[in-house]
Parts: sequence; C-alpha cells; structure tokens
Amino acid sequence: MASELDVAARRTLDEIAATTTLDALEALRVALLGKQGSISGLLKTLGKMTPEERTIEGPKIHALRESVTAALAERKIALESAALEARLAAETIDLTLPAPDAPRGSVHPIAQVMDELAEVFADLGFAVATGPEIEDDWHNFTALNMPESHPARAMHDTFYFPDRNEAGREMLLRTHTSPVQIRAMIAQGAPLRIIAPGRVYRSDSDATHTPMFHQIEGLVIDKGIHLGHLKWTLETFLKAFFERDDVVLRLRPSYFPFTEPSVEVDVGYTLINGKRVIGGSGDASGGGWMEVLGSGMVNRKVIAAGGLDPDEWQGFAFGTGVDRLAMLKYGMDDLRAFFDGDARWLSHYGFAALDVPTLSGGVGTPA
Ligand code: 2U9
Repeated sequence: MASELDVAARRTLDEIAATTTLDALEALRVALLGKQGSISGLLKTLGKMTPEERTIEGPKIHALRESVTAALAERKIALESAALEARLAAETIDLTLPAPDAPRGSVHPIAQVMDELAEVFADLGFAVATGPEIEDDWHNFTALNMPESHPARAMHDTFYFPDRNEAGREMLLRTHTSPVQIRAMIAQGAPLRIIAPGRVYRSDSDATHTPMFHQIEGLVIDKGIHLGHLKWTLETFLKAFFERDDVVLRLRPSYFPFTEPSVEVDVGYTLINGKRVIGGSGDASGGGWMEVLGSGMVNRKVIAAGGLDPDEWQGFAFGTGVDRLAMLKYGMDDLRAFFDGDARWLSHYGFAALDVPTLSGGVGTPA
C-alpha cells in the first residue's frame, strides 16, 4: 500500500510538471483535488480505516495532498510567466497611434449641474453635506415638523420598507434631502452653512415626475439671520448658475411645514424662438415667471429638533430640483430622457470629462 502510494505520488508530480498549458493544469487540479478527484477520494478512505491504519496512512495521504497542492501552484506560476513572456514577445505597441477621433463617454448633465452647484455655493461659503438614502421616519418627517398625523406625509408618496429598524422607527427611501441637514445640525451644531445635493424618491411617475429625482437643498444657521439674507443668497446663486446678471426674482408667500414664514421663488423668463430662457423681468420682457425654488426661515421646531436653541439660532433654508435646473439651463424638454441611458441623447447633452466647472473658467457651456 505504502509503495503503491509513493509510485502514484511520483507519477502525479511528473504529470503536473509535464503540463504545457494553464487549461490542462486546471483540468489536472480538478482531477486530483476536486470533489470527485483522486486525492479527495484517498482522503475519504481514511474514514473506513482502523485507527492503527489511519495513524500510518493519514500523514502520508495528507503529505501527498500538500506536495501536490504546492506542485500545482509552482507550475501555475511558471506557466503564467511563460504566457506573459510569449505575449511580450509577440505583441507590440504603436507609439505613433493618434488619440481617438471622438471622445468616448460623457459626463451626465445631472452630474455636471451638481458640480456646477457645488462650485457656485462653495464660493458663498457652503460645504457639501451627504447622508443615507435609506432613512428613518424621524429624520425624514418628524424632525421636519411633520408628525405622524401630518397631511404633508401623505403628500410625499413615500416608498416604505416592510420592517422597522432596531429603534422601532419606520424605514423609507428619503423623500427629500432635508434629513441630511437634520443630521448635520445634530452632528456639527451651529453656525452652519451647507448644501445637500442627492437622490430622492417618491412613488410618482408621469411626464414631469420620475420615482427617483435629484434635489439640492441649502441650510444656513447663524445668529440674526433674516429673509434679506435668504433673498440675497438665492439671487446671487441664480445669477452665477445661469450666468446672467438680469435674473429677476419674485418671492411669493407659501407654506412648508419646515419653514415659517415660507416663500416660493419665481424667476423671470424671456421667450426666445418660443423657448423659455431665464432672464429678463417676467411679463415686462414678453415672457413670464416660473417657479424655481421653495424656501423660508427654518421653523423654530426644526431648529430645536436639530438640537439647537431657537432663541439663540435662526436660519434659512431652500430646496429645488436639480433635474429641472439642468433642463432650464441646457434646454432639454423631457425629464424621462434623463434616465433612459440613450447613447445619442448622452452624446448630445453630455459634457466632456475635462469640462470641469470652475468660477474662474465659468460654470456654463464652453464657448
Ligand atoms: C432643514 C430645514 C428646512 C428645505 C426646503 C423647500 C423649501 C422646497 C422643494 C422644491 C422643489 C422640493 O424638489 S422639490 O420638489 N423644496 O420647496 N425645501 S425649504 O428646508 C429645510 C431643509 C432642512 C433642516
């Protein structure tokens, strides 16, 4: 038995050393060590042996498996380096090849606009904050002055998860990026100046709504903040983003649970070849007004939910849809095309990888 095993071992190691391709080596590995392999079979015979036999045969069979495993690994390295040497000898690189005629791939307009927004707001002293897309109902609703019975909760068409978290809170896909700012207030305290861009989800789908869309919200918390700060900030942002000095704002009173008072912001547009172009003073320029932002002074209850004293700290907040901003700036008319992944649409509306928005170089389309 012992010598039989020795002979078989010698033969096996010779066989491994004689393989000439990686495929053949892999086939041999399976035949030896695979589930149905011969060495695996030998290992199984150990179970049927007497304890005395096993004391003698066990170490030999295990030693065989180890030497075969080592021989396979060694042969694999040798064959791989031989294959690489063969490729290096056979292949050449033509160093005179020109760059491809057309760029391949492009930056999606949403990604581009997100970068533009981060750039514009960085110049105003805002940091970018991010947070989880899977949220609990406290951060998404309760902390924003939307308790369980609040009608605004029903209006959000929320996607809920079937199970609650460890704290017993309902779990959901965030319906806005506001919970990011609640988390930032709790984690960083005041003063605070942040924007929260990202994906949000609502169970809503038609020509102007997709179940996932992109929002950007902003939050400023400091002492003595008032609506004047809000108006100046939004006007400065819109002028920089649309790269026009004639952006005119119209503030209308509104209602949001998380802000009090709340204002909706319209901007004037002008009709150029039947298309609405931002700029000009609304009706006076033969155009009109369109709503672009929601905003307001942060509700005292929301400041308190963020762990701050509303007698000491005030703030303003605003929110808008990134997809809509992209459409207004770059002239797309169908929201759904944003998420179709159509290569022709992307090559038309996409941006070159090197067209990085900067304030010095401009945040708009290159000339
Ligand atoms: C905190 C406090 C207040 C963010 C705000 C809006 C108004 C708003 C909508 C615009 C279009 C959402 O994408 S949209 O449907 N948003 O009108 N958002 S104020 O207010 C906050 C956020 C966080 C802590």
